[in-house]
Amino acid sequence: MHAWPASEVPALPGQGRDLRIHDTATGGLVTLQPGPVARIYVCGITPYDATHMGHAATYNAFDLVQRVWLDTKRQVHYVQNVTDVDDPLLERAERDGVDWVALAEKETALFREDMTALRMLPPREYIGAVEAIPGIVPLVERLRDLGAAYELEGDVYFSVESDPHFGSVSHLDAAAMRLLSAERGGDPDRPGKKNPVDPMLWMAAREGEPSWDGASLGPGRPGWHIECVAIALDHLGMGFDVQGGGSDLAFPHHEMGASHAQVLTGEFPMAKAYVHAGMVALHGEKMSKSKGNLVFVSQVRRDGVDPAAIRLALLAHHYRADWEWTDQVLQDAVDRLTHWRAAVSRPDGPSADALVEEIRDALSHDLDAPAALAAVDRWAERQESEGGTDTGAPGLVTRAVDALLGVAL
Ligand code: 5CA
Ligand code: ZN
Repeated sequence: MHAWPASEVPALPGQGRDLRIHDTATGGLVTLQPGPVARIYVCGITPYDATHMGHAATYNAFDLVQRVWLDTKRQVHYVQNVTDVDDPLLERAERDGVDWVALAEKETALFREDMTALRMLPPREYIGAVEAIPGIVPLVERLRDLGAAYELEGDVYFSVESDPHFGSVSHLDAAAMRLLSAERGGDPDRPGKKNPVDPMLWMAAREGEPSWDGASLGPGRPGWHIECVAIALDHLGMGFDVQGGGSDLAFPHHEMGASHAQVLTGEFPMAKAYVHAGMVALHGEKMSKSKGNLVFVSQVRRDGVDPAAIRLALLAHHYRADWEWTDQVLQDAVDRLTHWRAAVSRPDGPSADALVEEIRDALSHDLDAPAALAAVDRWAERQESEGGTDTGAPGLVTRAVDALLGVAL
């Protein structure tokens, strides 16, 4: 699959900082010290509806991770998937009487447009589940041959007991796992499973549903977690720097994915940090395609809002916080953008050298974007109240805000 075009990332004077970030697995901050090429996998959309502000907030967090790394002069190897075959997509296509392939293509195209408008850096590899199937099948066969998978009425399940490290991402107890498994695509009540939370690796072909050649597994389609693992291992290998997604992916998705990868390779851990963004709500409830309480990026763009203002609305919240999208959040961002643009449109201003360091400090400390915005606010206020004589300052602020925050002034 093709990704979307990259916006330029201006180089800044001085030194970037190593990223310290919250790791769900250890429950604390870790300082990541990637090699010359930092490796990150971020879970992509299930394309059955348009991109909402919750998705955008999560992708914004991982865009910041890359910008911090790029500022240290590292390259970034970023991989993202598209879950272009899965139950919710097939169900939506059925409900609306449309072809599931066409629905996935349409929503993926809209996602690319939204990501481009928001200046989110594109992945180097953007891989659909369907195109990954030939790589998934041998992994499931290997898990079976290792005794880590078992068959149930033609379907193949992963046995969580096969991974001595199972539980090390989310640290949940069995009852909590069971509850979340039921909520998030699992089938803990299916009779015959070894452990209720064992996830499906390969689903035997169902009447009226798409299926693919599964070699010794028989025709069928892949489970959700093995999809991401196959793509991540294929392109990044084990021990990559960041596995990213929203907090609703910590369990079961990232827990199961890590276990699949650890059993397949005998190595631990799959990722150096498991990073999870908070949930964005609307009217008091998590924004979700299944509930339909959504504010779409594309709709707000069509309403004439500058994408830079949308981006500022996302950046105004710490990525780990759960927060609520409101009209006021957007209005505040529109006002801030106007204020910043006025401040950088002057021929000179107060020196911005310290501001660049403040933005670097804020972001490298667990992506504290609100602190970075506050620092730019202070510079803009000084510009307004006192002005300054540094003719390089407005340009430097523009470049720093672009390079580190992805906002075009
Ligand atoms: N395709 C899978 C991942 S492999 C999936 O979860 N797709 S998704 O379309 O449901 O979500 C895409 C990303 O947006 C995930 O990282 C998810 O955690 C995140 N996300 C979904 N809803 C919200 C929300 N309300 N707030 C913040 N992030 C969200
Ligand atoms: Zn995923």
